[in-house]
Amino acid sequence: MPIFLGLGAMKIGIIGLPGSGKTTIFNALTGRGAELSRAGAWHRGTNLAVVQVPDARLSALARLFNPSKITPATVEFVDVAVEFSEDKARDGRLEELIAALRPAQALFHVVRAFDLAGLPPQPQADLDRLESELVITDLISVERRLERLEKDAKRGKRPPAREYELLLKAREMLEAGRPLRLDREISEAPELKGFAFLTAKPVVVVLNLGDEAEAPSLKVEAAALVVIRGALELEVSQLPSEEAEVFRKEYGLYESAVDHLIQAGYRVLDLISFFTAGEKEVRAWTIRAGTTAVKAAGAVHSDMERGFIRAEVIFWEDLVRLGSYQAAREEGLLRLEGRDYIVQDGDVVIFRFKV
Ligand SMILES: Nc1nc2c(ncn2[C@@H]2O[C@H](COP(=O)(O)OP(=O)(O)OP(=O)(O)O)[C@@H](O)[C@H]2O)c(=O)[nH]1
Ligand SMILES: [Mg+2]
Repeated sequence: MPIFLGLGAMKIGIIGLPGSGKTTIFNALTGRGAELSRAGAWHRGTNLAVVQVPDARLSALARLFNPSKITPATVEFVDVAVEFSEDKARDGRLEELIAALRPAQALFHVVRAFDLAGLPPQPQADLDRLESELVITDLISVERRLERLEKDAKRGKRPPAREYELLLKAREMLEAGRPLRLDREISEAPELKGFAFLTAKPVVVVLNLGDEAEAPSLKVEAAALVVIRGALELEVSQLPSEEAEVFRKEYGLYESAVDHLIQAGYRVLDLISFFTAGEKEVRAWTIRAGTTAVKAAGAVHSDMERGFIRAEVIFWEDLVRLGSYQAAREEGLLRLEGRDYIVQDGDVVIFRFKV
């Protein structure tokens, strides 16, 4: 079973039908050389990598402070290849899939939109097929748990009322073919967290276009959509940067698909970045949108949260423009904020605290 490395990084599971281009996209994202499938001989296995999030704001701050250390945010990707079929081994493989994806906070669902060994693309059918497999997988978990609770009830053990109620509602949704992420009450219920339901995770649909194919229209439900040319992106990711630039122009590639994908991940997870910046280190931190200053301090260090006094805050662009904290203070742009201040995307924060 894969174990996600590190703490605090966004964790993304890459799923998709066999041959949809999961490993191609994983390799483009991570610069790894994981083995690709050949048609008819699907490669089995799980790939795992940690990627630094490209961030122009961090680079600008680094140019200003010239620190000894630059620490970008990181994202962890896991690429799982699991085959769906109707045979007896199905249960085991679903367990495997659920286990591999359990720690993932969001899913990138890769959909094939290129010819694969003469097979024309059928993106809508593929998308719906895997989505309904995930719905069935969750339904199986829900039914198992309900059976257990009902058995216990017969033996006089009272079921946990809230969990039972939520499970009944989840079953109703899944039976109607609806993913659990459509209902926040269910997808975010602490009582259901332990099940790691696959359809409760936020989704980015990644439409993987062939080199010259035009994007087909695709209906996605409660998910973000990103269109990329996976195979071309992989080629570009292996080129030196000046050549990559030329290649991109030639093929009319969208600006760095890798950046788009990572940003889409941040969006569906409702994540933002703030920065700490000084001569020692310039660093990006990832938090949920809506996080208060005192909680953001806790992301940096628990002492900072406990001993929080106040935060000094400036938008990264203002700091870069003015050139120093001193100049920012003189301009009145370095604000004093209290513990309840909601940290904004792009804030540079100095935490004042006592231990
Ligand atoms: N033309 C084209 N071919 C692609 C693209 N993406 C992937 N392929 C090819 O499709 C085949 C399958 O790609 P993989 O990335 O291995 O697919 P996968 O989803 O990881 O497959 P499994 O691991 O077997 O589930 C490979 O031969 C790729 O080179 C694309 O965007 N365009
Ligand atoms: Mg693969």
